[in-house]
Amino acid sequence: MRNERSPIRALIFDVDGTLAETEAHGHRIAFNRAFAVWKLPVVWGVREYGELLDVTGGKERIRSYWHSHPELRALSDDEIAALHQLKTQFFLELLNQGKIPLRPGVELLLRDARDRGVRLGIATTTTRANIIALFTATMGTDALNWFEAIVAGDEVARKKPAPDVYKKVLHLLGLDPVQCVAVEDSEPGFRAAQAAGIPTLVAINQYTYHGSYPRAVCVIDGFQSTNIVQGLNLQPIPQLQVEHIEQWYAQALHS
Ligand code: XBP
Ligand code: MG
Repeated sequence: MRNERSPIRALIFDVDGTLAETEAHGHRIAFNRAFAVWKLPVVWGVREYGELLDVTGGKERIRSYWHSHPELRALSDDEIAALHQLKTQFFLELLNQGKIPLRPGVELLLRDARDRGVRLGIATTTTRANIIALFTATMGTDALNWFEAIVAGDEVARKKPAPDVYKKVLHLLGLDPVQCVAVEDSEPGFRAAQAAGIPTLVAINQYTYHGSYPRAVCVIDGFQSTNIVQGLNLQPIPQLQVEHIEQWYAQALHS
């Protein structure tokens, strides 16, 4: 039942790195497989890929890498699009093989939000196909209907850290920014949500723990056995729930 006093009408989730560790277990591997099929002399290691994540969008990431490596044969925009399409195919295969689970505690948090009448949205840089495949492979396609608004990277003019995806989700939900909390994992995503005026909870991961998240609602290390990264947190929270986010939201509002 919705908590009428709660200021949070909706949670808007990022996908990659937030709902699932897709960067570590999926995208990087898929990019390298596509490079190998095209016989390109490029392999993105774990550390290097973490640095490449500063550029959001798979096509943009390829283009940016090629620009900084003039020794490589130049790729046309059509070739980049085709290479990214092949990469997406490999990523979908990894999802369908069950190789990319949701982060621990994500499903229970989503269920808690639904039980409490908190609406759900998705604002991501990746493709809609990847979102559908992620839920099909984890919670089942019905779970996609839990999200009243889903906006993917290629459906807006500018990718994160521009606020476009978040602004479109707010419009579709018919809510003001401060009636929502964005759930992100990275600096580009955090900046996108902040630029849209949305209070933002950050769940860091192996690629984003070093980021700077000033004025975040809270910075945590995950959704289960949760430790608060910025601030005192004596006892881990066994399972993150909406009420924790409400508490942090209230504290952040009055700090
Ligand atoms: C993170 C991204 C995406 C992924 C790769 O998206 O920047 O580009 O790295 O996916 P999110 P694509 O906003 O969900 O964290 O190759 O489909 O872009
Ligand atoms: Mg992300």
